[in-house]
Amino acid sequence: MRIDILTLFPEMFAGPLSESIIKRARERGLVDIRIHNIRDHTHDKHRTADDRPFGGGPGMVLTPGPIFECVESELPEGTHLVYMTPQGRPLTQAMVEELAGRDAFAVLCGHYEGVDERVREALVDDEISIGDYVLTGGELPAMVLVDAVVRLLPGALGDDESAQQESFADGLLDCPHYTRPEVFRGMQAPEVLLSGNHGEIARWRREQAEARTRERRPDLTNREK
Ligand code: 4FV
Repeated sequence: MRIDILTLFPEMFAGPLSESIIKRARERGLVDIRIHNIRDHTHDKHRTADDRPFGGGPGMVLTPGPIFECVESELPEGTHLVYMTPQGRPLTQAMVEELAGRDAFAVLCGHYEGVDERVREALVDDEISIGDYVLTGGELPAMVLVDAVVRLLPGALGDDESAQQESFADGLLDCPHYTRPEVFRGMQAPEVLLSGNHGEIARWRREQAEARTRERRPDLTNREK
């Protein structure tokens, strides 16, 4: 898979995309992540990539020129471009799985008040939000999206890191997990998990996941996956 990221702050991605599972997936060639600095597509000596909003008001808006040029010169024709914005579709595991099924996609990171609307009209294919709150930029949302997608790529998770037994895998929140010691500060791990009876264990985990989902996220129970 190829993932292109368009940002004014490429250095922000150094850490999160160069550690642990994402780092290994890149090293294994499972994903080719390319980060483009939108400012490299400016032509004035101040490398200006934003300007004051027409009609006045606070903040700055990312100008269309450098973004159009970055998309047209860096991305293969027809690349699916996702813009991270609070106005986007709330991100779900189903959307992550859809993106993980693609050969390639690109992520545009806004900043300040956002991008000029003509970028959204002419270039953006999908808008995604990671939650109903306002961040300083689209970089962290882009990292969240890339992390969620890359871990689903075949071979990204070692067999000890399964994508099967987890939240939302079947539309439910995850069940509780326990490991050694059996008793910690007087707190006993559930006997059923130590029983070796896999049928019983699977039933217990399912019941726990359903109960936890009903308690914490009843909205999930009637959401189709
Ligand atoms: C955001 C979110 C988000 C809004 C203004 C970037 C910021 C600034 N993106 N989910 N929540 N973006 O807060 O995706 O341009």
